[in-house]
Amino acid sequence: MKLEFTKLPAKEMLKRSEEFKNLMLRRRTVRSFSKESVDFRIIENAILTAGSAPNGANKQPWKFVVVSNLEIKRKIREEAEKLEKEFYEKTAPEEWLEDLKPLGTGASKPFLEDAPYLIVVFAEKYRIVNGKKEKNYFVKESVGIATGFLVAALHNAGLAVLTYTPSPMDFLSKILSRPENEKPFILLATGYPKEDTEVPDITKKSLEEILITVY
Ligand code: IYR
Repeated sequence: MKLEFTKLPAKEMLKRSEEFKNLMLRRRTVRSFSKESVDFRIIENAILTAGSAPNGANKQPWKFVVVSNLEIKRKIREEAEKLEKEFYEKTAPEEWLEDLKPLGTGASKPFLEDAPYLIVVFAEKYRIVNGKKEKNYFVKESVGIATGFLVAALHNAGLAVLTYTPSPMDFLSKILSRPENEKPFILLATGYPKEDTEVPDITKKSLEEILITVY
């Protein structure tokens, strides 16, 4: 089929690129959420956006499990906090703890209960078709891009997002009854920030630091 593509005027392109950059630069990772509810249709639209991501051979190797049930959120929090306690009190190397200091993180994870939605992104390692394993391609790359789309879509809709990666994450497969071919990739908490939420005073690298031009 024919590609639908509208070439925009150069000025309009530049303006849009600035506006999108400015929108994305206003995104902050939030670790403290209000319990206020959010229209589920916003989450559905964000997941459809994520599902549009480019991916290996269009196999779309992802599943998005959205949890709003308080009991399930509590279970996830309980298991995650066990892991985090172990991490912060025993296994974390000193250097890692030092790097986390400016972020003010710790073993307590109330956002897992407070945020109206937890979106657990699963990577489909392979598919079972007619009882046979079928390959997926570039799964991590594909699911990484889809997650980026998801974060951008939620932010664009006016929601705060936290990307959270407890380690190891297999407890999420158990709690959410996901099959063996799906591997937990990342958990996003989303909703409104708690009132007067503070964020660390951090900066992003400059263009000079991240852009290398090859003429
Ligand atoms: N998973 C822990 C530690 C942690 C690790 C990194 I790398 C971060 O960017 C933030 C936190 C926690 O969530 O507290």
